[in-house]
Amino acid sequence: MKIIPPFLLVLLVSLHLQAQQPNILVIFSDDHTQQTISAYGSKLMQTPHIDRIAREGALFNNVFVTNSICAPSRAVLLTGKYSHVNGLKDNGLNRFFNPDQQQIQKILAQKNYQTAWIGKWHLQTLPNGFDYWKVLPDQGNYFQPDFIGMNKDTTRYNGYVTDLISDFSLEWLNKRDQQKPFFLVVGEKATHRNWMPDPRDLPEFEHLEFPFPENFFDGYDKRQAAANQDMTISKTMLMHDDLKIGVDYNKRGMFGRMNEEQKKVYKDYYDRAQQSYEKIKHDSIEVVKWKYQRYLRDYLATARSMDRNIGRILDYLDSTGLASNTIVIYTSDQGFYMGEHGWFDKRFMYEESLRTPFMMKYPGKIQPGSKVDQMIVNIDFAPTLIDYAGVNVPKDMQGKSFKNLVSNLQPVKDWRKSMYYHYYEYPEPHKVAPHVGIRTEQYKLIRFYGPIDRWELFDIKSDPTEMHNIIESASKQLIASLKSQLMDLAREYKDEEAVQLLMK
Ligand code: SGN
Ligand code: CA
Repeated sequence: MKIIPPFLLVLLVSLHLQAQQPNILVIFSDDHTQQTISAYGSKLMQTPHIDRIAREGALFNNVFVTNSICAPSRAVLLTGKYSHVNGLKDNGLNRFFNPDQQQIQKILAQKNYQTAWIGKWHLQTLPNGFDYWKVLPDQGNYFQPDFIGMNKDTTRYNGYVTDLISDFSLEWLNKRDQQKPFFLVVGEKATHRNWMPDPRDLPEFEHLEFPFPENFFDGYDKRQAAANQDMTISKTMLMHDDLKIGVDYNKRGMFGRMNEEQKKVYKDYYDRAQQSYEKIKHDSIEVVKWKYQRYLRDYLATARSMDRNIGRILDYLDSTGLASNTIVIYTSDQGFYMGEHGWFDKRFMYEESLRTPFMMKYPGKIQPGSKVDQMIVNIDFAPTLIDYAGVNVPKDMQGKSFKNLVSNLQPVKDWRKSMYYHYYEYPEPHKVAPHVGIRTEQYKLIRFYGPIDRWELFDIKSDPTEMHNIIESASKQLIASLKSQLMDLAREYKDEEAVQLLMK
């Protein structure tokens, strides 16, 4: 019998381990909502590259977030825990994400993974426990953006943010240690406010007219929190900063980073937009409709660049052969309003911002074209990826791995039938009252607190656009049952503040 030399043995064992450990690539966008993704049947645009992930893997139809806002949602991705447990409840000045706590990248690193976060990060403390990172300061800029590197120096780069984030991601993939599996998060800035498109993506949308959501004009009947917000297209959305009308390109500020050529394309384009505005500006209803069309054109154009850049990353994985052993996920920090209830922004527990897009491919392990309808919550993301990497999920993570669910290995009846929500940030910047709530397959019960004290109940099966608060007309038994389920969830997730509130 031949004796295998020890070095060869070590090599074989490590190769074997590697073959079992998938690479993990998470593309994490900002404010990109299901209504604008063609895999979800969007009427607004086609997103062929994002759709590719769903086509080659699974499309998740019911993925919800715990707290629909950026920094808190990132903290959930990293920790697998609700905001009150990971410590980051809002984007406000008193926010603090403790970087020393347990996080997915640190757990994967213990299992030989090489880890990186590139792009928008948006936690006030810098990344911790990644082998590599290069992040935008705070919200970052669309043109000639700064990035903070691992030496903590800030460098300004020439180019459009979405292209640069992909360039840096591909660069890192190329030079990474090929002996190790990787975990890379690509943090996109798109499609965040104030939606500044790459000049080359302006023409595609210039002459398109988009359908209006059926509840675009909403009187907020019996929904006081919805009436009190400050996130309407009509009043909150700004002609200058958001819709780029009447911009002085010689001034500093958010347009100050553009080069002369970019300014020229913008000026020509938005001058034409202004001319169309001049024609209708005396009619207030026409103005709101005009703002909606302008908003969509800019938002969708930033999504166009992102979709194209995701295509570049997927092509890279295919051409290097990495695709066959790489899990690719596309998701966003939350959903967004595209004119529903007359709004932009997020925060509310209503469907459009409670949901987030999610699709995932893993060749050979996830059947192409699968659909997952069970309720997934973003606390499940970290446990699932840790599970795929072959590591035991830490007991204090509050989410559950859906690995077996997506490969049809777990009976669907064992999965959660309701989810728990808690939003905190008030009053700035959009005056959405804090609330806790439960969403079951048929109902949604919400308790607003702080500036107002109100319950809302919706039958989302018969009223999917959530226009009818039935808290006064629904049966006592139904309300009592939902309230007690809500209390159970608050207790299960150890949300003591909510337990106290709900006892009152
Ligand atoms: C900024 C935006 C808000 C947005 C928050 C949070 N205003 O404050 O509209 O809700 O970010 O967004 S802006 O005029 O500065 O664009 S998040 O995605 O980071 O949560
Ligand atoms: Ca966001």
